[in-house]
Amino acid sequence: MMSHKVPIVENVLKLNDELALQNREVFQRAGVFVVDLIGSPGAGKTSLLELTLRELGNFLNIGVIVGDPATCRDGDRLAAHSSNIVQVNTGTGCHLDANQVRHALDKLNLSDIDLLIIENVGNLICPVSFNLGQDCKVGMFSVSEGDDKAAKHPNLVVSADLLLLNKMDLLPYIPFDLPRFRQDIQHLNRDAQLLELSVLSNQAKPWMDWLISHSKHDRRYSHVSQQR
Ligand SMILES: Nc1nc2c(ncn2[C@@H]2O[C@H](COP(=O)(O)OP(=O)(O)OP(=O)(O)O)[C@@H](O)[C@H]2O)c(=O)[nH]1
Ligand SMILES: [Mg+2]
Ligand SMILES: [Zn+2]
Repeated sequence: MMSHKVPIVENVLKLNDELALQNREVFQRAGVFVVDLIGSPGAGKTSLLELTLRELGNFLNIGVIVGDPATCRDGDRLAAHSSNIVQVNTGTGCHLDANQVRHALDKLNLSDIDLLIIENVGNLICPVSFNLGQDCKVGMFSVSEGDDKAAKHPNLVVSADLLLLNKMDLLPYIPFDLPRFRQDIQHLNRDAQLLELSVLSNQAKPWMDWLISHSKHDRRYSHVSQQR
């Protein structure tokens, strides 16, 4: 009995990887730079994307696919700033998979989009294992979650191309050992880049700069922008 379990899980991830590869080809053909944003429930993912659409929406065409178990609340918040928003409801599912992203793409016109951000379901564990066809994975923590979350979720820290720590405005009010948090990240991933933000106070410039430089350095994006 036990020996059946591992092959089944492997097959699920293998199928996901095949679909992720197809998504990747679609993104490359369209010249879209794609970020998979992963963080706990309430870390501030949608807030960051609202600010991003407000700050960068005038010179980057940004689309968002947002995953939540239920409701269109995040989708509605984001739709106030962009028409290229798709909400995915995962029901009992605790992460987005490549097939859900593939279906969401049917509702977006990728030729109108330079940068696609996928807000994953609030969860620090399984979104890390599911490739969606993205260029970069970004892991988001926040001060109110406690300073041990990076150490407890090493897979995210190791897999992420960029890490964010949000709600820096709460540091004076909440016990949070910032040097220890930084040190935990250093130990897990020496090359990790950590950006400390407060979306509530509009303190997110390093993130905006990262997005701009990565979108523009993307070979296909520069090709698209030259055509304009
Ligand atoms: N103090 C403080 N609160 C923030 C900050 N950023 C977001 N929040 C608040 O945190 C709460 C959750 O923010 P969301 O943006 O909905 O978080 P999320 O990560 O999208 O949550 P899920 O989609 O449910 O996983 C909201 O009440 C925000 O106003 C911040 O920088 N500082
Ligand atoms: Mg959200
Ligand atoms: Zn899951």
